[in-house]
Amino acid sequence: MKINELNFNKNYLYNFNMIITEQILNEFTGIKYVCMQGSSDRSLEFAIRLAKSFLKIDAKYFVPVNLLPTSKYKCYRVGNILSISHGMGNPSILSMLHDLSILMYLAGNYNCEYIRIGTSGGINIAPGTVVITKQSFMPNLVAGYKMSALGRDIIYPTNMNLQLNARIIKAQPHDLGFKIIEGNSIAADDFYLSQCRFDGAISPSYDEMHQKKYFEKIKELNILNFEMESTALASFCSRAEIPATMVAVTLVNRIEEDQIILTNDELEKFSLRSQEVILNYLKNC
Ligand code: R2B
Ligand code: URA
Repeated sequence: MKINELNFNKNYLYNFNMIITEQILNEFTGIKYVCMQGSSDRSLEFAIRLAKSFLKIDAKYFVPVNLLPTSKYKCYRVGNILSISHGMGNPSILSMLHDLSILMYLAGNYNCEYIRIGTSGGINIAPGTVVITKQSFMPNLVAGYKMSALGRDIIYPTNMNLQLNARIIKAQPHDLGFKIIEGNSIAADDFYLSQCRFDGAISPSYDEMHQKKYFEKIKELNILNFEMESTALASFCSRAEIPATMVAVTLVNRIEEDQIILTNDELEKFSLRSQEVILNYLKNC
């Protein structure tokens, strides 16, 4: 982990609303794996699954304790694993990643792995497939993440850690019951227009012909899914030298439709698949 040691605030993390004390650092010492999900409910559910698997704790008698004194993000610890929420979109995950990484550094956790466990819209693959990302693209199909500061735009590399990907894939049992494939992802600016949907609240400035051509280019780049956080995650972690990746189940095949038409049960079943892949990995570590 490579951190801006000279300048970061060692006493207070604004986005976590956290005053850093010895006691706080003790709570976070010894973390090796950080699992991130958009929703705070999902982070809590995952912490319960982790406790069931690793600590053999009956979920009926166990409520994980949220370690962050803010309403922005929630974070739970099970052994050497953190389950933390990152909110929706690149700006939300990026702000969280700064505070989290300072905290990991101050707590002496220099060798953490960061894994985003998510959902996504698939491109030319069956809903329910789990995608593990190699490289993340902006919606303009440039591989990288554009940060604008001081009137300058800089595009940073967005490669995920391929050794981590290989370890995650190797840890899966043969009878997983669903497909897991490695490919590229697009991190869009929203769920609707930036993912070239037609069913948002305002009219798009493109038509079906544009969408078709765009999907053709996407296929040539081996881009398998749309989501909203992977460029920030990949660029931050590459720059901070933190091994990171994203595992995201697809909820729709965007070549066929815009709307997610799964029943609640199907949605729940599919969403749990990304968590299952990472549970398998963590059990193997
Ligand atoms: C996937 O799902 C969310 C949008 O519904 C977003 O956070 C993402 O990346
Ligand atoms: N998340 C997204 O960002 N897009 C989808 O289509 C589904 C989930």
